[in-house]
Order: sequence, then structure tokens, then C-alpha cells
Amino acid sequence: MIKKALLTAGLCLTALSAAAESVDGQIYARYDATGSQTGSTVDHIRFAVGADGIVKIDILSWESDPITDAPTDVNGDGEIAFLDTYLYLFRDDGSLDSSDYIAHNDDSDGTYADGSIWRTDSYLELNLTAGNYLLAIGAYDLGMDEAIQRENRDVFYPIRCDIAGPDCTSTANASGHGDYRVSFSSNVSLAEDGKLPEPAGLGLLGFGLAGFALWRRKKA
Ligand SMILES: [Ca+2]
Ligand SMILES: [Ca+2]
Ligand SMILES: [Ca+2]
Repeated sequence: MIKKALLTAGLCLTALSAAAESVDGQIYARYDATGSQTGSTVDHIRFAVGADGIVKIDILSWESDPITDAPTDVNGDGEIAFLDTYLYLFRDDGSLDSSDYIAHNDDSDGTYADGSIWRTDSYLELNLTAGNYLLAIGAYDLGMDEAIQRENRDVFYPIRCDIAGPDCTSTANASGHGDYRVSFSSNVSLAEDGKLPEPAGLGLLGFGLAGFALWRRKKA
């Protein structure tokens, strides 16, 4: 019974830590056998909205200063790796297709509250009813079919540059990967799914249960 109570407590902790959640992820360039870029990956993030209301989805990615083109490490990970992000939002009914489409966004055009430095970072703010949703994030230019199939066939982004190297401009060659951070408003909770970047709260839950198991062995 104690174990069940603690398990419940752990799940509650996860639910709490999921409030105002953010997810860090990477979009990877894909190449053919000759080394030519053929496209890039698309991530899917599942989330739930508990009650009808305004939901905000804010992307942080672009790392080249819009005035000087100087590398700018907006996510503080010590590298300059970014993309021109592109979002699609779908209802999540367990079988994703174009009938689930709600909205898409390429460029935010001026919402920098999350630390964004350039308008190419995507942003969505819209009224959603309670329920389950799926966010697809990839690189410009992302079509709906590409978002659904998780295969972006456009080439160019993401961009990776040497943080101490020459200026990093939007005309740089696509390579490697680009990083993104997606921040959700506090009325969103992230869903568990093996395909998705792991929410920070899940790591805490795992640590908590492992600690409890150790405590049980010591007491026995
Ligand atoms: Ca942003
Ligand atoms: Ca960075
Ligand atoms: Ca964009």
C-alpha cells in the first residue's frame, strides 16, 4: 500500500512539473549516399489541454544575430545549431491525417518573450478546447503531408556553425542538426510517448521511484 501511495505521489509530482513545460529537441539533416542533403527530420510532441482556453506555443531556435549575423547561443548549449522552424498543430485522435489539422505557423513576426532573437522562430496562440493535441515541428519549408509523415523533403535547414568561427548567415550550408526549444503555456501538460523528446518531469519521476526502491531494500 505504501508503494502504491508513493507511486501515486510520484505521478502527481510529474503532473505538477508538467505545468508551463518546455521541450528541447533537435532536427537532423538527412543525406543520401553521395552526401547530398535530401531533407530533414520532423518531431512530434503530444500534449493535452485540461480546460478550454488560450494556448501559447513558443519556439526558440534561430542563433544568428539579425543585425550583425554574429553567432548567438540562445539556448546556452555551447554550440550554434539552429533552423528556421515551422509548426503544424493537429488534434490527436490516435490516427494522424489531414482531417486533424488545426493551424500552422512559419514565422512569429515579433514574439520574443522566450529569448528568440529573430522572427523566423515559430509561434502559435489560439483558443483550444480541452483534449489531446499533436504538435509537429520541423524546418522551413514544411508541408502538411511532410509534417504528418515526419519526413521533410526540402533541403537547406538546419544550420550548424562554429560558435567562435566566422559569421553565420542564413545563406550558410545546411549540415548536421539544429536545436529548438518549445515552451507551452501553463494550461498544457505533456503526454508520454516513446517517439517524443522526453519531458523533464519524467526524469524526476524515474529518479524518485529508483530512490524509493533503494530505500525499500535498505529497510528490508
Ligand atoms: Ca520564440
Ligand atoms: Ca545553441
Ligand atoms: Ca520559421
